Amino acid sequence: MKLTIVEYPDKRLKEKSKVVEKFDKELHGLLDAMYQSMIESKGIGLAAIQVGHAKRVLLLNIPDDNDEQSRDSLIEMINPLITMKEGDTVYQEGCLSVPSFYEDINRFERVCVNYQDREGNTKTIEAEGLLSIAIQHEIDHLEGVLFIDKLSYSRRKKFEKEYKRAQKEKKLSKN
Ligand code: Y12
Ligand code: CO
Repeated sequence: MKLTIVEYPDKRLKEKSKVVEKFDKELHGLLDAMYQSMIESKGIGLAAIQVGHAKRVLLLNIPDDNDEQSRDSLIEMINPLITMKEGDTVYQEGCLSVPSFYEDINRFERVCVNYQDREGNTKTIEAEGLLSIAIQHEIDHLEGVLFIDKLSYSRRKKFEKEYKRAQKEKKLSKN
């Protein structure tokens, strides 16, 4: 299954994703194809809606201290639910669906999440640091929320301006 990353301003990114009920071959195929797309695109997190599937599915693959991304540290989350959130942190986020734009976003410092794995087993994870930020970013995608939706009015305007300029440049470079 070859997947294409859906990019802003595609309306699918505003959709609320649906609960997964079947932990079958089709789900496993989607998870494997998402992993391939995420790695090929140099991402560290990806939600299913970013490849056009409105399912409550996300992947996280945080690089280690040597900046290496091992498949051993891949986390597949199905139907995640944040059960605890505490503290505040700020991180300059990026998103494969909003290429070339990065902005400081406020997040909770630590979160606890209940989720299911690809077999439907219930799991719990307590996260802080980059993993906590990535979890919150990806769970927002399941609700149809992008990190740019969290920007102040003036920063959002700055984004719109930069986005329009980038589109213009893209068009000119094609001619
Ligand atoms: C912290 C903040 C946000 C997340 C969510 C996951 N975000 C990503 O995985 C973003 C990846 C990304 C990759 C890009 O490509 C390269 O760097 C080669 C990229 O660059 C361009 O679009 C040109 C932008 C974003 C997790 C943790
Ligand atoms: Co994203």
